[in-house]
Formats: sequence, structure tokens, C-alpha cells
Amino acid sequence: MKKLIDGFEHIRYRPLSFTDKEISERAQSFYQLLDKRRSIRSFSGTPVEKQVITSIIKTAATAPSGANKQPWSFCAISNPDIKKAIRVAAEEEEKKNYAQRMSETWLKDLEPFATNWQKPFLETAPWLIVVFKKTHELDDNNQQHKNYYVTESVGIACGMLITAIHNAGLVTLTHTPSPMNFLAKILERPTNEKPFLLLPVGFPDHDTYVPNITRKPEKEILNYYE
Ligand code: IYR
Repeated sequence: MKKLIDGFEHIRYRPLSFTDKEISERAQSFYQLLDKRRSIRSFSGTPVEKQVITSIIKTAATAPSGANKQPWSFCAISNPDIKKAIRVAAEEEEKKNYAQRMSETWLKDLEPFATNWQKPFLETAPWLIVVFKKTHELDDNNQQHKNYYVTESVGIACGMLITAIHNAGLVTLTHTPSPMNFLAKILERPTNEKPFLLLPVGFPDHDTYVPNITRKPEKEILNYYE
């Protein structure tokens, strides 16, 4: 079923259709599934099929975006030489971050997470996904066309990417080596693409431990106005 609205073709939206009971159960069980997600910093070398990576990236790319400009691109890297180059460049920046650029307070806040400048997971994880944001599009004549709400759009896509990774039974880390323009350089991206997030994807190393953190209670984060 199609019709024109303001001269533009629209198609009928076919909503998912569940009973109230199903809605309640699905909401609860999806929460329980996502509540199991944790950021993982040590990966096993166990491979992940390329098709799985394709599916999770296509999931991320279903995200809403300003004027549907879809202002993102994704690089999925399994090539060991490129992973190594990314690790070396990331560690170079992180070394400076931990030694000079990060404040005392910041370093103190990070203590429970046992992080440091070393990023071996950038080589051990079978895949690295680099998400790029496109501030504008470049047409065939090299003309710039502005995108809208780029950070919001790409942020939402990243949330959906992380959700898809977890749903597949894989783990990841939202890694933001800073500054991270080395990623655009190594991956030879066009000038309109800026690195947004770097996610190692794979399986956790055997016997992985994570910080014993808690989520804020409902009453601190949720305000109803009924
Ligand atoms: N980018 C650094 C530091 C870091 C910062 C924050 I905020 C974290 O939540 C975790 C780490 C690193 O990756 O080690």
C-alpha cells in the first residue's frame, strides 16, 4: 500500500503486534538480556564469522538519523597487520594520555577499571569495528552536503551496534583512544569521515573478570510525571 503525502511516496507501516502480556514479557526479558552486558578488555583469539559482523553492522545502520542522512560508515578489520598498526598508534596516544593529558581526578576515577595505556585487545580481538561519522557528504563534483544531528545519529547507531554485539553472544568495549585521527589515516578514509568509536569485537578471554560495579537505582534515573 502506497500513497503520496506532499508529493512524496509513503508506504504503509506494519507494526509489530503483541498482546499486553507479550509486551510486558518482552520488555522485561530484553532488559534482563541487556543488563548482562559488560565492557570487556581481554579477548580470546577465537574467530567470529564475517557474516556475523555484517549482520551486526547492518543492525546498527537501521538507526534513525537526522533527515535520514545515515551519516556513518563502518570499517571491520580482521587483518593482523592493520590491527597491529592501530594498536601501536592507539598506545602511543594513550601513553601520553595516562602520563600527561589526563587529570589526577580522571585517573583516580578510572582506578576501579584497572585500565592503562596498553591495549593488547586491539590485536587479540578477532575483529575491530571503527565507526566513522560523516559531518557532510561529498558528491561526484566534490561538493559538500551537510548532515544533521550527526553526533546524536552516530551515537544512537553505536548503541544499537553494541546491543547487536551483545545479543549475538559476543563482547565489546567502547574504546575511544584520544585523539583518534590516526584511524582515518591508517584506514585511508576520505576527508569527510571522522573516527567516532573503536570497538574490539569477539569472545572474552577464558576466566575474564570485570569490575564489580552497579547500575544506578531506578529512583535516581527515572522520573515519572503522570
Ligand atoms: N581512553 C583511555 C582512558 C579511559 C577513559 C575513560 I572516561 C574510560 O571509561 C576508560 C578509559 C583508555 O582507553 O584507557
